[in-house]
Amino acid sequence: MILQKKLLSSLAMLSCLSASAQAENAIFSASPVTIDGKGNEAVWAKAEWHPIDQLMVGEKPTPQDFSGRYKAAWDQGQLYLLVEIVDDKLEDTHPNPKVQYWDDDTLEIFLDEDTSGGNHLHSYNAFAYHVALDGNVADFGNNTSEKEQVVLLNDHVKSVWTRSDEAPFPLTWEVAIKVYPDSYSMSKPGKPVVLSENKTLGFMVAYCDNDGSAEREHFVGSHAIEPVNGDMNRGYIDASVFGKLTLVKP
Ligand SMILES: [Ca+2]
Ligand SMILES: [Ca+2]
Ligand SMILES: [Ca+2]
Ligand SMILES: [Ca+2]
Repeated sequence: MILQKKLLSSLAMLSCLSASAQAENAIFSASPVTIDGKGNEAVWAKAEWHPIDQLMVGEKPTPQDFSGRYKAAWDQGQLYLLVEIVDDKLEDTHPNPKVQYWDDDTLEIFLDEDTSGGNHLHSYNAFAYHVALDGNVADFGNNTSEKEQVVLLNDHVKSVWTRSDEAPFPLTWEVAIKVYPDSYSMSKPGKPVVLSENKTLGFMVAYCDNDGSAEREHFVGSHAIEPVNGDMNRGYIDASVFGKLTLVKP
């Protein structure tokens, strides 16, 4: 009986991991996407929803507490996301965008331009853009000193959200991201890459949900992460845990 249970739980885990390993697609947009928190562009009608339902930190939230899903699109200049978030209480108690930003309600977008994987904690090998409710975009840069390690990358990610006035009052978060290669630095930013069909990006999206606690109450992502010593909060350190997003033309 115990063996059977173990087998069933490993099978469930395998199917969960294989689902997350599937490459997802971003759909090409032939016309401009206006970042206004409204998904009324033609490309959003074509793109499919993907769930944000993989717990990385904290207890599993109820659907009213947090639930989320996203669509992805692209053109030559940018990657676009339409993210729908249900969160019962919006929280932004750290006004300084460089302080404990992960303990406020935050949309986190993980991006690895060349799908290299590997450590990116103090490098630009990959980005972990923390998009705050006020639109600030924070990540660790390549300075390892605790005082200097957080950088604002507001020119990489443009975002606007709107909120429905009908229960469960979902936010629609529309985001445009310039995709920078690993040669990026604050002093020599260079240019974002020109995106093209069939390019694959290392990618994951997640939400930090806090509803009034000292620390975020849960952190839920789009891709299952195999725990290391019980820890699934690996995305901000290791780009190898990201999923893959392929840029396609319909
Ligand atoms: Ca729009
Ligand atoms: Ca919540
Ligand atoms: Ca990389
Ligand atoms: Ca919240």
